[in-house]
Amino acid sequence: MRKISLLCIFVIIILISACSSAIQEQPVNVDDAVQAGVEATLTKEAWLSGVESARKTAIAVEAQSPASDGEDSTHTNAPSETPTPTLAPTLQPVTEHHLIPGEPKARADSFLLDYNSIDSAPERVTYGDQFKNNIFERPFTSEIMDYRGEIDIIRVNLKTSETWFYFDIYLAVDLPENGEMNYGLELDLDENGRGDYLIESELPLSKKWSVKGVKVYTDLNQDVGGESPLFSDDLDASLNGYEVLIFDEGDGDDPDLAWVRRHPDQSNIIQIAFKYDLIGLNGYMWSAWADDGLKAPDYFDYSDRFTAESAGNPYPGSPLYPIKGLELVDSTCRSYYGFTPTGKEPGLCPR
Ligand SMILES: [Ca+2]
Ligand SMILES: [Ca+2]
Ligand SMILES: [Ca+2]
Ligand SMILES: [Ca+2]
Repeated sequence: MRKISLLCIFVIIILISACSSAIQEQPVNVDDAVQAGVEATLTKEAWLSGVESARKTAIAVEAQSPASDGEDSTHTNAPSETPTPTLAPTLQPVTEHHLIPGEPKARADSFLLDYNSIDSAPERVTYGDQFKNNIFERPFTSEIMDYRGEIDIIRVNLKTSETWFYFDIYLAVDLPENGEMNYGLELDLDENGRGDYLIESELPLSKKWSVKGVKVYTDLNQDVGGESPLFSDDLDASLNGYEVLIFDEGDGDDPDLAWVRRHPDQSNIIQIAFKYDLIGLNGYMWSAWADDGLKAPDYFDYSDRFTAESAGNPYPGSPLYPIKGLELVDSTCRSYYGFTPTGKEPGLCPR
C-alpha cells in the first residue's frame, strides 16, 4: 500500500512538471504572440490564429488571477510591462431578464450611409476605404479579394424609445444562416474620437431579441486610438484597446443591457438594442462595425495596429493593392445623437 502511494505521488509530480513547462512555453500575451509569429514568419492565417489564441489565453489567465486585497482588479490602471486584456472577473451571472426590447418605431432619429462595394466586387476592388481614418471598406478576403456581402454595411438607422436605443444595420446581401462574424457599434461619449464603448454581437440566429453572443466592452485606461484617436499612429504594442468586458451575454451588473435579433421582415438587417443607462443622458457619436477578420476589441483602433503597407489596399491601381493583413472588416463614419456637432468631431460623417 505504501509503495502504491509513493508511486502515485511520483506520477503526480511528473505530470505537474510536464504541465508547468507546457504553460511556460505558451505565450500569454498578444505582443509575445505577435513577436513569436513575426520571428517564425508564420503564414497569415497561422499568425492570426496564434494572436487570437494568445488573446483568449491572456483573457482567461487574467480572469483567473485573484484580485489583491481591497483592490478591484477591474479598476486598476497600474502600469504593466506586458499589458494584457482583462475580463471583469466578477460579472454578475444572469438570473432573469426584466426588460426586453420591443418593436422600434418606424422613423429613424439618426442614420448614416456606408459605401456599398457590391457593384465593384466582381473586379475585386472597392473605393470606400479610408485606412488612415479607421474607416474601413474591406468586405473582402486577404490577397484573393473574394467579396463577402454579408459584412458589407450599407446603411445604419438609429431609433430611440423611452428605454432603448435601437440600431438597424443594413448589409449589402441577406444575412447567412450561420457565420463567425461579429456586428457591432462603437460609441464615443465625449466626441473626442476615442471610442468609449464597443457593443459586439455574433450573428443572431433568431428574429426574437436575445442576449446570446452579445458583449459590451469599455476602455478604462482610455488608450483606444492611441495618440490620435481614429487616425493611424505609429505601431505601439503597449496599447490594450477595449480591455474590459462589462456585459457578457447577460452576465454583468445589468442582465438587460444589450440585445440582438434578425430584423423580423428584412433579411439583410441585423438589429441591436441597448439601454439608455449605458450612456446616460448625454449625446454621443456612434459608428457600426462588421468584422469577420481580427475580431479583437483589444486591438482598437485597428488603424494603429498595421502600417498602410501591411494592411494592404483595395483600390484599383494602388501600389499597396490588394488587401493583406487587415481583411474582412467594414466600419462606418460616425453619426451623432443628442447634440449638435460643430463639424470638427473626429470621424464625423460628411453632411
Ligand atoms: Ca460598406
Ligand atoms: Ca471618447
Ligand atoms: Ca490612432
Ligand atoms: Ca484600453
